[in-house]
Amino acid sequence: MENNMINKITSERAIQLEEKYGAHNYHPLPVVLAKGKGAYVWDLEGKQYFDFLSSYSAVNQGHCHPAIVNAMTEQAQKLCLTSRAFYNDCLGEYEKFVTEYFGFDKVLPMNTGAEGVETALKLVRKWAYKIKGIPKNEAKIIVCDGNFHGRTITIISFSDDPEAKDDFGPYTPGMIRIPYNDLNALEIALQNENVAAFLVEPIQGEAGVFVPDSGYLKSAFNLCKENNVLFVADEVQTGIARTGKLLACDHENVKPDVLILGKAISGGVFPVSAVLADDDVMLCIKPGEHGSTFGGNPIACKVAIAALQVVSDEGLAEKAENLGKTLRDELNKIDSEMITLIRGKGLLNAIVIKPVEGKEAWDVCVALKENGLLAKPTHGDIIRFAPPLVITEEQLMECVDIIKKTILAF
Ligand code: IF1
Repeated sequence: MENNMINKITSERAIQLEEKYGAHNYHPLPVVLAKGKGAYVWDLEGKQYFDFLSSYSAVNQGHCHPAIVNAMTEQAQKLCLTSRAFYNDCLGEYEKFVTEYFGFDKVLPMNTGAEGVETALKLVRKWAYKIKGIPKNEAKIIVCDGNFHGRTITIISFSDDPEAKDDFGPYTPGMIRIPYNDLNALEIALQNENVAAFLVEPIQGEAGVFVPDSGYLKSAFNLCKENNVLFVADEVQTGIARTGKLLACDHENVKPDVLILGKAISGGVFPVSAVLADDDVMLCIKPGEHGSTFGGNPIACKVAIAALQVVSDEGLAEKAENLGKTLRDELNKIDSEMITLIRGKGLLNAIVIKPVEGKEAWDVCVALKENGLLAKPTHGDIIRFAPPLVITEEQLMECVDIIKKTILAF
């Protein structure tokens, strides 16, 4: 009975409930999703859509991937949570798997991306005082204009987005912000002897899929090495095959000193994040100095192993690389003054929309939704195109047709 009633809820009612009882910290597209499979999602009324957001790149492996969901449900029936006060029989197995998978000595398991970033910041500060010998409380971390690393007070403290930051002060000190994709600025900032680390997104997601010049990451890494500064890559959004390689840093053969992963490391079925580093850095943190009730829980461990296994078994990095090229080629063929720029790497892409007769990116997304494709605007004029990496070429071409038809109708 109860179940039936829930199933009978309409989209209109679901939106009303969120509006009345939920905090107003989002402005979603007016579609209520109730089911997902692979590259598709369905709304409450049964209308089918291509998902071109992939939950901000968390569902790279596709919605409800059976291997990942099975891993979760099997483990959920055995043991869900122990805390880290005791050992559990999944964590060690996962730690071995994930460190070998990415080629690091150690992993520190957390849950959300923001927690992963916070963990990395704490880790590099410890390293600064214990190893580099920076005077107490003087450590600096270099970050970039336009960064997005999450929503905690410390992380928004070094944001330059007023929406994310304003009226949340006082802010955490200790950060130096420089322009993104600017090696000169980095070189100058690195002259400060108290710099512990450089924190960077290999491609800036929130900024609108901003791809830096080729060679930027490699040169930035080398500059860090020359100055005994840790290179910290936030691959929460760019990692796990999204950009056409397992990691976006792999495009330039950069192995970060500290690697932050989240989102698709679980295939989007469960919050899992991870910070990876070698022993010289990771062992700076000692028992009692950092942790999380849920970090490294048995379900998360099983889910992450399954999700990473899917990435290799299904060749998702190669798929993202090839289909990304196809997508950008096809989008470039659309002859519309509304599309001013198409950029991206692998299946992390964006188009920049020039408003026509007062119709802007939001209106394009609403029209795309009507035509069966879900995408979300950002910064008013940018639309991200990031389908699950399991999408087939045939499905992708169908999506290109939908996008073309929609844009040309404006
Ligand atoms: C929201 C954007 C994407 C991230 C990077 C850490 C985190 C994120 C590089 C924190 C999170 C999100 C969060 C989501 C929207 C989203 C986003 F639009 F803000 F930029 F993906 F494109 N590092 N990104 O991109 O991870 O704590 O959320 O697990 O609604 O805030 P989290």
